[in-house]
Amino acid sequence: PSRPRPKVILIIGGPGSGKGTQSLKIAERYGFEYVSVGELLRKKMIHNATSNRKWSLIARIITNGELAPQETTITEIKQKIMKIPEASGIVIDGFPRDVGQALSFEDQICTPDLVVFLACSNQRLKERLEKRAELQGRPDDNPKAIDRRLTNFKQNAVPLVKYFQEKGLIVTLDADRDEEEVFCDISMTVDNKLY
Ligand code: UP5
Ligand code: MG
Repeated sequence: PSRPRPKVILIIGGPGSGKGTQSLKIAERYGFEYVSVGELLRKKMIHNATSNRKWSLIARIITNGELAPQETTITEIKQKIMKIPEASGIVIDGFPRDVGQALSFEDQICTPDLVVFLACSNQRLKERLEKRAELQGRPDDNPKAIDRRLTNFKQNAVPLVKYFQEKGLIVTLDADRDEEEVFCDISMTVDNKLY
């Protein structure tokens, strides 16, 4: 008998909402593979920005806090997923960013089994990113790019969440709380919806 396809969870939310933090916890708890789309793009841009025109342009886009081209992003995700040997599940951090990407993912990859939206106040998002900016050196954790990321998120979030709501795939959680409280809700959701 053929193996069932891995369960696919998408984690969406504003910049600093805890997508990375919570995705890693899910991966650990459920033995899922972890795919960070932002990380994929950042790695690729660092490797290729000096030698390749397309990637030097993308590096500029990401460093400014704007979205990379949709087709490039989908291609990177596809390549990454194809390299995963076998997994009971895959948790994808930070994708999709808008309805166009959601449609394209469904069209080219699969319909997700669950989408988790980490809802967080603007104030909290800002605080967390500013704090992280002091500790780490992510190229897009500068004040201007943080502003762009927040603005882009606000523009795209409502239609994106609505899109997944209409399909009955999304669960919205209050991500203003402690890491552990948020994860408690996430694991209850995963247990309920996927097992
Ligand atoms: N923290 C986390 N949870 C906390 C909690 N509950 N209480 C207190 N503190 C908490 O967390 C951020 C910080 O807050 C950390 O210091 C953490 O310890 C603390 P994190 O888990 O990193 O949040 P996350 O939502 O992952 O924040 P991130 O900054 O990574 O979000 P972005 O959406 O900005 O970043 P991402 O890497 O997903 O995308 C970056 C860029 O890539 C985009 O701007 C875009 O240019 C590009 N991109 C695309 O173009 N297309 C895509 O599909 C995806 C990315
Ligand atoms: Mg992240």
